[in-house]
Amino acid sequence: MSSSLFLNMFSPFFSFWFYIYDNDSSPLSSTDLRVQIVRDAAETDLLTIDKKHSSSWENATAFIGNQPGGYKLRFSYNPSFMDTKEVMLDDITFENCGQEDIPGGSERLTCDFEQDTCSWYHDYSSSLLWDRNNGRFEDVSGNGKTVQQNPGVLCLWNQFCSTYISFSKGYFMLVKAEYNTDPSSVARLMSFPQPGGQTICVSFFYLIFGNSIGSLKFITKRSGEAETVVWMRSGTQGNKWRFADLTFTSDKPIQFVIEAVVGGEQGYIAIDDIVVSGSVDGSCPPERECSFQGSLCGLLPQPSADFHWNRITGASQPANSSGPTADHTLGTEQGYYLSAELWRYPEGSRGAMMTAVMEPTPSDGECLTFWYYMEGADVGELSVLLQPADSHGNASRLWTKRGDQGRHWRHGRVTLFRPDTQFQVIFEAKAGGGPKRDVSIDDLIFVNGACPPAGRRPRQCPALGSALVHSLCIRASPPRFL
Ligand SMILES: [Ca+2]
Ligand SMILES: [Ca+2]
Repeated sequence: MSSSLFLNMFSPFFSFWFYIYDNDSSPLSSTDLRVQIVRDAAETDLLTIDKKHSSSWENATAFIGNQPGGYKLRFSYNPSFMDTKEVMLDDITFENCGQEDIPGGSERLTCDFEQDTCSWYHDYSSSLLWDRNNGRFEDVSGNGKTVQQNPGVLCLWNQFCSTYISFSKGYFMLVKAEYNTDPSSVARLMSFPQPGGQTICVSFFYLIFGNSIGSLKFITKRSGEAETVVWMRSGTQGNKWRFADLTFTSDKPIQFVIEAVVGGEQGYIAIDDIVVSGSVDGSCPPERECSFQGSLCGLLPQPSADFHWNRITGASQPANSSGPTADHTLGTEQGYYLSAELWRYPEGSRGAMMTAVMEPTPSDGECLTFWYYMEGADVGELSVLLQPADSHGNASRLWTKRGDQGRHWRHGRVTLFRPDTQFQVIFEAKAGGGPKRDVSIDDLIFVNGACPPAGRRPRQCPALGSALVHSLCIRASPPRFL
């Protein structure tokens, strides 16, 4: 049965036995026995058996995948007019399908996609599938043959290969947006639940490019909880590979989902070189971008402060806070940001978070960009300080805002210049006397070089693996932040 081609040794699947009896010899009366997976309102075909008559009981298997949130299976058969068939089912069994089932080998999530998808598996209930691709493309001129272009070159949008990009990554996972693709289509690549009680470090390369392209999401699903979007990029990010790294801590088993939303009619979303590893000492390689979706990115309470900040969502803001109801990364109530929670503390008290010790900056410095939210009269004060490792706790104040900054996220940036010594960056909030107050930050990014003056044109990034964000180049390695 062709559906068994989907199976690999890690796949959650189900199996059943069937018998189709027909004493009508008419050649027109073959039967479609269908199996569908039903999730919420969505129905997807898993298996169709086109069979006239069984000579004995037959076995069928189909891939299901570990489905967060559960699912139903529907077996159906439409008898034709005056049909005399009987369809019988027996011994329906499920393997590796429960949320707690973690099959052997499922930790093989570090993947360059050169041979296979490792232990990442497709969500067959979603509307699209990721394609493991090495630059081949389907000739759209109508003859249907697959054309091999130069290895590592992906042709886009037309059969003449007039628009192409060199990937130099061998095989990668790809979702293409085309004129005939439903923009709401979603492709999901999933992991099995990884054991809880550990810190898991995840990094990957991604590429999102096109005039009308959707978004790429990294989603987690903790056992017994709803899915959480931890990381997301929407719209074109330029014609180059970019790098993301994320940190996860979870007491419960945690499952990862990489979701591409097509979003438009032209462009593509690709991922490659996923690295997933358990942390030995509880910390992951430094993150150069911190959205606070999965963790504090290694920020620590400053010991001498009166209080420390917390990672919260807009949904948890109390009435006496003037903090944002949506974070900056996702713009939703479910998005996380770092809040000083000033409403909890008396006027004048001071809360501070600091990075781990950072290596000296390049000779031309480094630029820290961030988003901050301060709304309300006498809300308080936000400062960014730099504390050299040899300064015995003396920090220099680089940036300060005081009082009402309006009802929206604002962009801040500050040049860090410390080429000779290690240092730490401190985010400090002082509580004001206003009746409703808070200070919040989100989306920290550390990049090479001094911050450019306001209004300067974006420059080109020289190296493959560096990324242009907020007009600045982010280096892919070595890591710097935290
Ligand atoms: Ca690859
Ligand atoms: Ca965020």
